[in-house]
Amino acid sequence: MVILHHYPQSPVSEKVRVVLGLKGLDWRSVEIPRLPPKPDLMPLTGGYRLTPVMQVGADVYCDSQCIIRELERRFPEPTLFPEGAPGMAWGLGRWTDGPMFRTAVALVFGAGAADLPAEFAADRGLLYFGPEFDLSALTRTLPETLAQLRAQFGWLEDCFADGRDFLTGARPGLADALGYYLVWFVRGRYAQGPEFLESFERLCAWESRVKDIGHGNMRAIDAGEALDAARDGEPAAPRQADPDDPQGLTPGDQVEVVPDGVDGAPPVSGRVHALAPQEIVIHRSDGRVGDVAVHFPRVGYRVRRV
Ligand SMILES: N[C@@H](CCC(=O)N[C@@H](CS)C(=O)NCC(=O)O)C(=O)O
Repeated sequence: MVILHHYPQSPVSEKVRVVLGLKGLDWRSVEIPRLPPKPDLMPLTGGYRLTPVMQVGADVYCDSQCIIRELERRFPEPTLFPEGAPGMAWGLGRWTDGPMFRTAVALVFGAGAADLPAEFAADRGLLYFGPEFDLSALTRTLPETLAQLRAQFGWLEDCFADGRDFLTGARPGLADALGYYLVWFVRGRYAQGPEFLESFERLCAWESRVKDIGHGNMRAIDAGEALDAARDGEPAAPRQADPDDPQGLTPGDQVEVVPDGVDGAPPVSGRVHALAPQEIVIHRSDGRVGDVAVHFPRVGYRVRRV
């Protein structure tokens, strides 16, 4: 059973929820805190604190990229890549989840500065903008931020000029989830979001088509149930070497894995369990859940032998 650890307001989780909807899956939901500490998540991830995290028994998937790849592997139909060329959608994600997401956060924070709880602003400021984070600068530069975002939403709007229903064609896929969650975020969390988006007529029509896909069938469970599922399961990921690994990593190596460019993110320690060009799996043991396999994408994560 797929368990997603997330919270309703999380935009990156909304992207994964749309993917769960696209695949029509039954899944379990554990609501995690929006700020650390996250005491019921740490036994699973070993320190990874970003949202969302997916769990299937004693296999734990960190980062939406890794989660979505695993969902496609386990549930290939309907595919997230209806027009083929999956690499194009993964590459698109490096734009939507990187610079475009940060610009959307700059807009939401800059416009909503007065209402942001100080603790939340300090935490997210460091995560997304680094130690130089300055909330008042985001408010001052709001017009420039809007200009950046308007041009980028324009790229998405242009995709529909030929009358297509979804970003890559007639059927929805990963590209749609990647674009949709940013529209969802700006509409829901920027006070002038609805007016700002109004000028993108085709984008708004597409937004309601994606919204109609829904989130699949979700049932809420408590964190204890998820931790029990990890404790009662065994990691299913097979041990796997990669003789061509560019870092010369081999199963059994003690490593630390850390998201690249995210200030204040603690490293996750464990022994390499499996290696592949797109994924690294590390093995950890924890008093509450026993042995777990923690999966990370390679793109966007640094792995260091210790
Ligand atoms: N690269 C990560 C980024 C995830 C991310 O930044 N998520 C936000 C929430 S939307 C987050 O973790 N915020 C801090 C937190 O939830 O503690 C992914 O794709 O999953």
